Amino acid sequence: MKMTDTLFGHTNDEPVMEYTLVNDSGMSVSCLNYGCTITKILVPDRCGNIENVVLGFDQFFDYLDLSPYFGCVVGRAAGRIRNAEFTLDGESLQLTANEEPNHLHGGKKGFHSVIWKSEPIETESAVGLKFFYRSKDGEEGYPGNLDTTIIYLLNNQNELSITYEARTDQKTIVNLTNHSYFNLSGNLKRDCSEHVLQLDGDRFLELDSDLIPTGRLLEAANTPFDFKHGRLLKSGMKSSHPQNVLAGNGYDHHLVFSKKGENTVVLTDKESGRTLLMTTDQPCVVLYTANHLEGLYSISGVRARNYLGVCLETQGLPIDFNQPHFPATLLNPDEVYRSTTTYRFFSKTIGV
Ligand code: FUC
Repeated sequence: MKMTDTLFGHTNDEPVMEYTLVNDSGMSVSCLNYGCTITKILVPDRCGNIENVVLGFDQFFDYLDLSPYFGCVVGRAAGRIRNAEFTLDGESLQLTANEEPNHLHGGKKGFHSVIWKSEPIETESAVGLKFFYRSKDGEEGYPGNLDTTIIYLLNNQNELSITYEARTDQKTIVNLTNHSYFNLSGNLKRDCSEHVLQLDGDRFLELDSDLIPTGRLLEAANTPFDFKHGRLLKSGMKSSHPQNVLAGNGYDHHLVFSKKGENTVVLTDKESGRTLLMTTDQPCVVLYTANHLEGLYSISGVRARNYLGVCLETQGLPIDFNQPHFPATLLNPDEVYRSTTTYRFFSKTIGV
């Protein structure tokens, strides 16, 4: 296993580095110190063809100008916060309204668009990177200095793990995720409508027309939101269920896992034979089928179009709806926020 690095660009005079982690089993992961952005994940298909399974740009300036959060870490709080405000201990706090009038994915200069300090990691069984960023008190409106560490590790089982850790000096909210758009066909040969998703979740959060959860948990049974036995993503893209239509004909929803603790999500592309087995300690995953990706730009030579990728954003429940049986997205000074999601790639279909 090894790691290489190369200069990828500059932002505000700071060098943007691209690091590539390579294991002994034919897999590699490339990422930037800008937003901890994963630019490429190369894995074999059933015939051994090694191809890219995430959406990313070849040039750094495209990340600055065009990126719909490709591959990056999202924080301090993933998702939308209504009217960019929330109340903490009776005090009303105003965040940046970067999607007027709401706050989206940590604000204008969220964790996705800052340079992180980086350090290589090499162990017996893995190669990786440790990223660090101090978000200052008041940044994008959030209270407290927040020290965040994110660790990417790649092992020889074709498994990438992402561990998030954060500490604060004042009560604040933290809800971190990774925003990779997966496409298991390899090098964007097809869109994701034929990908099959399987996970154990009975309920999902209803969205309003601003794509903000209303707080109502809806039953998934007998709807396109029931993934228990595996479901083609296109069933939600083509569905007339009002929640699929409102999301832009597809999914942009928090799917809540049925059980507490560790949960798995399986994404399969039968044609290439590739499977992604994702394991997480988070209580839900936002499934976003890139319903609004269409644009006048290209992604590694392929014109941006809807459904070209699928995001599986593991995270806590949104701030308004913390419930006693889910871990809170609130963080106190005497606590550590810690969470891990792993992504294991197979070149065969498993179990669905
Ligand atoms: C996802 C979605 C949003 C948005 C963004 C780029 O997380 O929830 O609707 O379009 O990513």
